[in-house]
Amino acid sequence: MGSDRRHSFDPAVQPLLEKAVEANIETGWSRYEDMQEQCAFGSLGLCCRICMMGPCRIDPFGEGAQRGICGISADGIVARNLCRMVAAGASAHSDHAHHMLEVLDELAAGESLDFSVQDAEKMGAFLASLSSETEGSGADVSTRRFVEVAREEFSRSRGESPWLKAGFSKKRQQLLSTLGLIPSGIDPTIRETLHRTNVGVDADPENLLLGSLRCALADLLGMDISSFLSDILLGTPGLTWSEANLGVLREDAVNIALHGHNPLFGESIVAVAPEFVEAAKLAGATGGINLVGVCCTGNELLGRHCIPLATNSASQEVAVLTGSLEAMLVDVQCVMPSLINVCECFHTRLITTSSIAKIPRATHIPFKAATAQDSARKIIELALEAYPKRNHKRVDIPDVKQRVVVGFSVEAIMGLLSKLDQDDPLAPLIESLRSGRLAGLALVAGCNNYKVMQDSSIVSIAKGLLADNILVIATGCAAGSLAKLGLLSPDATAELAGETLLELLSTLGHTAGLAGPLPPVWHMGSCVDNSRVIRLLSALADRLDVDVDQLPVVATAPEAMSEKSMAIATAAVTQGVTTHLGVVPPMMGGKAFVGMLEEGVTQMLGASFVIESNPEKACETLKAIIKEKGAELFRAAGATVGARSSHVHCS
Ligand code: MSK
Repeated sequence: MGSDRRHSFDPAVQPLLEKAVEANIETGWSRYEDMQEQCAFGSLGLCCRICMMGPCRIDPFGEGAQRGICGISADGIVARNLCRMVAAGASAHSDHAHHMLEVLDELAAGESLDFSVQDAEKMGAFLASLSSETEGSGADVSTRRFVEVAREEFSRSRGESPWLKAGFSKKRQQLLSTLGLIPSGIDPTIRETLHRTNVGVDADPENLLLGSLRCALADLLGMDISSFLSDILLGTPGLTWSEANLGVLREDAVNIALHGHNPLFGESIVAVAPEFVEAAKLAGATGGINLVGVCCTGNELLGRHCIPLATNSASQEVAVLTGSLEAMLVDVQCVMPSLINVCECFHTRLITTSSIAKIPRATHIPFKAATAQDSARKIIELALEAYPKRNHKRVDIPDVKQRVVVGFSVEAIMGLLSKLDQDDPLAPLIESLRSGRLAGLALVAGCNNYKVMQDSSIVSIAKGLLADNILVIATGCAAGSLAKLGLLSPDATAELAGETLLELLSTLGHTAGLAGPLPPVWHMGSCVDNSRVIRLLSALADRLDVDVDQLPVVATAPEAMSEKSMAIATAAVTQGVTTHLGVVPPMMGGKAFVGMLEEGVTQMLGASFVIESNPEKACETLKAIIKEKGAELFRAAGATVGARSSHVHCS
């Protein structure tokens, strides 16, 4: 890999990539370049590997094979592949939720753990919203009942999920119910989705598409259960200050990075770290212990504990390249196996913690809720042991960091708005939308992808939306991009927000007790917290008595990478939110199937995918959708759901 500055838009990352080249250390960028030529069949989604007669490859030019050996069409292959991506994404989010649920279950059983219920109010309010009968009273009873209710959401094999129906927009869930798309439980839905995509089962692209939509709803359910359990066990985030980018690493401290998605182990490290400050100082680290986050574990710790965010997914290896990390602790999802190679070039200990996510040569310290803090102490001791081995001449911490305001949970937003209107907290937001001072809302979500200059499309689209008075809500690694590059700082509001959005954010900043406006981008959390965004939009739709697809809202994943991001994008579309993907997914070889995604899904759901790799064009399309939906909504304010619009752009 050359030292090409175009690999990342993040000024902290670029110099360290040059260091990697000089030291002959591989990164995701160099491996991406080594991977060229990528398989054209696979890129179009025209490669089928699900049985051992193939792989089968369909000729996109119509000259060679047009069917797989079993007879499946190109559209069938593409549809089946999407179904499998959604099922894989849903399995990741729901397994994360299930892991959290096990901990709450152990608590409900009276076991002595290193965790306790932090937000009983949220748990109780949720049970009340389900009209869940609870025999007896008290926190223990609620915990047991919550565990039962959540467990049923995993296992139910008949009927429709009450959690989905109670949690999200009423009109939308009614529509989904009429379409037969609301799943029963998460596990049977994922099971059925994987079954139907076996060789010789579902060959109908339209039916497979319905399967993907249904499974995406199971994904939304898994994300929502995860978010709820994180808040119940660890506390619901509220507005708070922190910092982001690699400059949060410290030359004078023992640096430990917490990376992955499941926040439980990270929480334990946060809990016990103060015990080791003196030991760190004795070892020469006058700054003590410095914890930093990476990816979504980082997003979780940022919102709850102000732990600074070091970086996001594409640059996880770059955090190690600073030469300043004593340990990187990883849990599940988006953890690059190559981290061990970079760690071994320095003194950094790589520690895995999940029985399903091990990396050869890394140290494995399993997570158990009963002994989490003891294990956390062992990990910090390993970091302390590593500190004397740090080669200070090889430490390069970029002097790049940004202040951020984070913690925009739905509860935090509603709390803030209720200071403006106690009886009807959404009224100020609705009035801003009605008057056009707030043009709309956009969720900027998803990953980094080495196919795209890191963070560039995310920042470009967010800036374009903000300038047109569209408030940006961010999650996942996209939120990390925007944090690192200063868009979560109130200092950015005057520069980036359109005039009327600036007025609104200034009013809200004053209400929140800040000296200036709120930041132009609201950080709502990790990947699973996309469900928080759907809950906020649902509340807005219900308050206006319309369906979500009528709201001036869009979503975008400008640098999507994972199967999880396909599941999230599909879930957003099911909820009536038109969703942009800035990296072309492996589907374009199924022309009729792509047509179904355009016309069929729009007809059915009033929202669809926008596939556009040019960020400027994508931004213009998203702004046009918001403008048109806003005009339609407030022209028809008070009316019931009318004709559905048909914005679909695949290019
Ligand atoms: S970590 S799924 S790279 S957002 Fe949630 Fe980031 Fe995407 Fe992983």
